[in-house]
Order: sequence, then C-alpha cells, then structure tokens
Amino acid sequence: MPSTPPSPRLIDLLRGRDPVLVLTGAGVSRESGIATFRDAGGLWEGVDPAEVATPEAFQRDPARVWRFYDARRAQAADAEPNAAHRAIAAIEATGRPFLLATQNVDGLHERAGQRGMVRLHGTLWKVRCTTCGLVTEDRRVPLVPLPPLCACGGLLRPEVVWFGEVLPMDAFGRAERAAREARLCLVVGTSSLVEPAAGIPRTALEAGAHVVEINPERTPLSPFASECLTGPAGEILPELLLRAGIPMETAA
Ligand code: BV8
Ligand code: ZN
Repeated sequence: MPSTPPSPRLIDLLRGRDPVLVLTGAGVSRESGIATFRDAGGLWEGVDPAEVATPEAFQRDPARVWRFYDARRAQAADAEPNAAHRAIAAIEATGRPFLLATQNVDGLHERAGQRGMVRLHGTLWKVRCTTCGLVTEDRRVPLVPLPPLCACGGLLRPEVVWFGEVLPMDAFGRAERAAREARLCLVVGTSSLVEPAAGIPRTALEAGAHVVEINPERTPLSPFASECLTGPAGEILPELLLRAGIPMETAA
C-alpha cells in the first residue's frame, strides 16, 4: 500500500456512482514489462524523441523510426495486461459514468476488457498510408518489409501522435468533457510532462473533482493533486478496489 493511506473521500467516491475519469500513461504498463519513456532504462534513454517521434524524423529516416516502433510492437505483443489495467476495467464494470483517457499506444487496456476509452496518442496496432491516407489494423510482428508499404505502394506510418502533431480532436474533446463532469479523476503512471494530455487533470481540478495521482515518483501535477498515492499502480489500484468493495474481474 502507498506510503500515505487513501483518504476516506477517495474510498467514498470509489464506492459511489459519481462519474470517474482515469488518465493513464506508460507507468500503468510498467508491471507488464513494457519500458516507460522517461524512467531510467526507459525507451528514450539514449534516444532523442526528436529522432523517432516526430514527423520530421519519419521524413528523414522512416526505417529508423519503424525500427523503434517495430520493437515496441514486439514488446507489447509479448506483454500481458497487469492488475492495474484490470482494476481500471473493473471500475468501469461497476456501471457508473466512466471514461479512460490513455496516452498509451500498447493496447493493454483494450486486452484487459476496457470499453469506455479514448486513445489520446493513437495506437501501435494501426498504420496509415502517407499517400492514400488509408488507415488499417496491422498486427504483424515483426513488420516485414520495414518500412511497410500500402497496397497502393505508399509508405505506411504508425497511427500514433508524434510531437508537433495535433491529438485526435474527438478523443481529446471527450476527455476534456469528462474532466469537467468527473467527481473523481485518477491520474495513473504518467510523468504529466506532455501537453495537452497533462492539462486534463487540471481541468478536472478546476471543475472541483477529487484528483488522485498514483505514481512511485512526484511529477509536476503532484503539488496540485487532491492526494498522491506513492507506489506502483499494480499494487495500489487493486488495494483501493478491495477497500471500496469493487470486485476485480478474474483474469479475462
Ligand atoms: C501538440 C508518440 C501542437 C506516441 C508522444 C516545447 C517544445 C516542443 C514542443 C512542446 C513544447 N512545449 C509543449 C510542447 C508540445 C509537446 C509537448 O508536450 N512536449 C513536452 C515533452 C515538453 N506536445 C506535443 O507536441 C503534442 N502535440 O502539442 O501539437 C499543435 C497544435 C496545433 C497544431 C499543430 C500542432 C503531441 C504530444 C504527443 C507526443 N507523442 N509519443 C508514442 O510513441 O507512444 S509523447 C510520449 O510521452 C508518449 O506518447 C507518452 O504517452 C507520453 C507521456 O509519457 P508518459 O506516458 O507519462 O510516460 P513517462 O515515461 O514520461 O512517465 C512514466 C511515469 O510512470 C513516470 O512518472 C513514472 O514515475 C511512472 N511509473 C513508473 N512505474 C510505475 C509508474 N506509475 C505507476 N505504476 C508503476 N509501476
Ligand atoms: Zn496507400
């Protein structure tokens, strides 16, 4: 359990029927064995994001960018959802108004049975043709040839949001609306460094929600959060559900 126990307010809100918004980042997949971006040993240690996560990088060297994403697809394909993913799906399963807004692209929330969710930064498991614009599901691991080509001959890119690219407006719009309605906002496993996703919990705070950060480390959100539960999400979330009497789905 986290260093500081959860507040009675948090347990009451989890027990209740008020709307809940959950925002997740790479930390929620850490206990599935998927590297985060900015932790020690993370995906971007020794790699400049501008080299692999911008349209310019893709323009300059598509094979280099695809090697980075092909490796992440292989890692995600081998990973299983962990207790944090299952706990978030269990909160939704209570039937209260719920939305998950994830920055993650690994597909583990979906595999944990999550329904009501928006993907703020896209998904590893779709590709988009840079010539004809066709978006298709693509689960090939590994990708051969690399870089992959569309049936029209055009170069395919990952359907993810790179730096300098606009987030999918419907996804971001739904997350912002949910942030204004939520009475409880759980912010799980994100360094809260990347905008505009990092602004979503601020919207919830301004609308009077109880905002709870679940993270082993402090982040720029920590000083503003209603409470911070310090520790791994895979331990803290199941414990919270136990205290709130919310059943965890048995392994799907
Ligand atoms: C936009 C691609 C504008 C997908 C990603 C200054 C200069 C340049 C740009 C900017 C700037 N200031 C602001 C910007 C904009 C920029 C930005 O925010 N930059 C930051 C870095 C300064 N944002 C953008 O460019 C966005 N677009 O603004 O467009 C625009 C407007 C109009 C018209 C045109 C354009 C696009 C943002 C999306 C970028 N894409 N990646 C992919 O490959 O996945 S960002 C990348 O970071 C990932 O997508 C990831 O989702 C995101 C956030 O990272 P986290 O998920 O938080 O992961 P991280 O490793 O950082 O943290 C993990 C956390 O987990 C840690 O806190 C750790 O303690 C914790 N943890 C570890 N273990 C556990 C745990 N927690 C719980 N349990 C555990 N067990
Ligand atoms: Zn095409």
